[in-house]
Amino acid sequence: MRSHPSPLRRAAAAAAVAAAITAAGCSSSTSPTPPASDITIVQNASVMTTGAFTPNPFSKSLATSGKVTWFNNDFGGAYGGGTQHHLVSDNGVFDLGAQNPQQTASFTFTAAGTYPYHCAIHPNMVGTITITP
Ligand SMILES: [Cu+2]
Repeated sequence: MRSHPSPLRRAAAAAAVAAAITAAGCSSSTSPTPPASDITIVQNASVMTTGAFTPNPFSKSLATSGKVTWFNNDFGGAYGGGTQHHLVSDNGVFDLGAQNPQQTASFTFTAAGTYPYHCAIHPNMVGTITITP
């Protein structure tokens, strides 16, 4: 049995594997670390209903902050380069404008209430924000 690797060689091999895993993780261009957000627009959201947003419904307290941020993670997947979305509240309280893939958009609520919203481009995408005092 002359083939047992020395502890030193095993450590070197483990380090090489770890380096390879790290390099693979860094080489992915389709899944960068997303920016801080409250709600994510998921991949292929344009063909979804309530599942287009996560979490959904979403609740936040004015005592903390009325600011809600959406991140458009609808990038890659079945639609390749990504899909633009345009979130508006059903009752006209907010209009986030066109939101490209990998971009965030925010609105700051100033009153407690329930705010249903949808995508103006894909009206099947529906969500609800609940703002508590
Ligand atoms: Cu949309």
